[in-house]
Amino acid sequence: MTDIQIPAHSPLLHPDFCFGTATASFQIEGGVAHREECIWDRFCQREGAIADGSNGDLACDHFHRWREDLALLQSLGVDAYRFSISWPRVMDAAGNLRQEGVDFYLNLLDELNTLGIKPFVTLYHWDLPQHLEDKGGWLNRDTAYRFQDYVHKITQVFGKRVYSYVTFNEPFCSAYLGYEIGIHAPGIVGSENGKLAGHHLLLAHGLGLQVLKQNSPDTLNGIVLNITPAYPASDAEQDVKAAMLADESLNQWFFQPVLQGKYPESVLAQFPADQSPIKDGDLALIAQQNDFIGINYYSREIYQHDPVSGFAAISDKPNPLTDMGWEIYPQGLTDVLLQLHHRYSLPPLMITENGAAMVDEVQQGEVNDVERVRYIQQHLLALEAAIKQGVDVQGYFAWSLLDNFEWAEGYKKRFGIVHVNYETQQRTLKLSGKAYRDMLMSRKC
Ligand code: GCO
Repeated sequence: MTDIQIPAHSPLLHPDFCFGTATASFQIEGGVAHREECIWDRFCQREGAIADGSNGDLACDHFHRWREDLALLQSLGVDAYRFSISWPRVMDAAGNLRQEGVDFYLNLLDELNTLGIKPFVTLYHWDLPQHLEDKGGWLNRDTAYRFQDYVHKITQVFGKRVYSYVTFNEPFCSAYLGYEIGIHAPGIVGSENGKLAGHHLLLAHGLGLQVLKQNSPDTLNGIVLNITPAYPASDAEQDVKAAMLADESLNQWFFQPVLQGKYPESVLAQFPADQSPIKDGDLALIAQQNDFIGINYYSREIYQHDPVSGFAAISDKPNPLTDMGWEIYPQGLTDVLLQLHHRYSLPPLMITENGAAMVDEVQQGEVNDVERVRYIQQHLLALEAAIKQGVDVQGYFAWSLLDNFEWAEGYKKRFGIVHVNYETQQRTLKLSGKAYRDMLMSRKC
């Protein structure tokens, strides 16, 4: 498959439907000497934490090559670009703005606006300042108030340059991977930690959203949540229950408080009975109206009953896998959007991330990533199917613009529609990048 085809009259071709690509600060920027330390810098130093022993010191050197990268972005014909702000680049430990870091983003924002590309700003994509981690990080309620202060100060200086803000990217990953099973920074392990960190992240979302409504009422303000739909391994009642429990504990843990101001029962049960972190007013803050919700979708899981934990994901997947070992299952995107639509009263949605890691090689100057082209094509059709059944989805962002630092996997996994040679920093548009561009360009004429 070499191109991406959208059927004529598809809602995806509506002029208001927004197409873009996404990145995150720590994954692409580098420029480590021009910011303060974050939890990922520290985590990368830990023996065995990152598959290839790498770190984010240089990454894609986007800190120095951002003009080139934005030119590339423009050549794709995207409507929007989703990127994140590195909190430790723009703020010091005393809570003062760091002018050099602020200027970096002001230049980026100005250039995006000049190019006519809408800036979608993520305020937190996992790179917590290390000095806050030293005081407990997301296990400490006070971090939520530090986030509120950061949002207040940075939105004031960004002024009218931003099109959309999200407070957090995937709080599930920060809370669960970072503080409960410890495979992401800061690498802390503890069965009760995830729910505690998760609550503080949600509280910070509420506090941040309140600031956004005040300081930036004209931007589209929201949050980005990841979702991995849960399917039962069989029709047996036990497996059906296992899948429901997995969905409650892993997905609805974040969707329900944000959309309904309450936690699923299975999650509530995990807060320590004697000292719940949920204070009066927290849930009302968390459940304020969002202008939109960003959904990150990559794959699904299939669950069976487990006598100890209640549910266990099966490892045998019936469909082809990406290089991450994630099953390619576009139908899951349709299903999960419909599930959310029927369960909640939703604001408009955007697919803020979707993409696949593949084993890519440059051969004679080309990267022939046909599998990624197919992945994007199939997921766009799955998205279209959900829209046609009534789900209000207003945008799609391919993850990712560039190959980049894939967290605990280091540089081994490539998600970009643009290939990055980490020796030379050369960028090469992959076949998927060309297919995405051609689809976007054809839509415009
Ligand atoms: C996430 C993050 C991205 C990842 C991407 C691929 O969803 O985990 O938002 O930073 O790189 O999802 O794993």
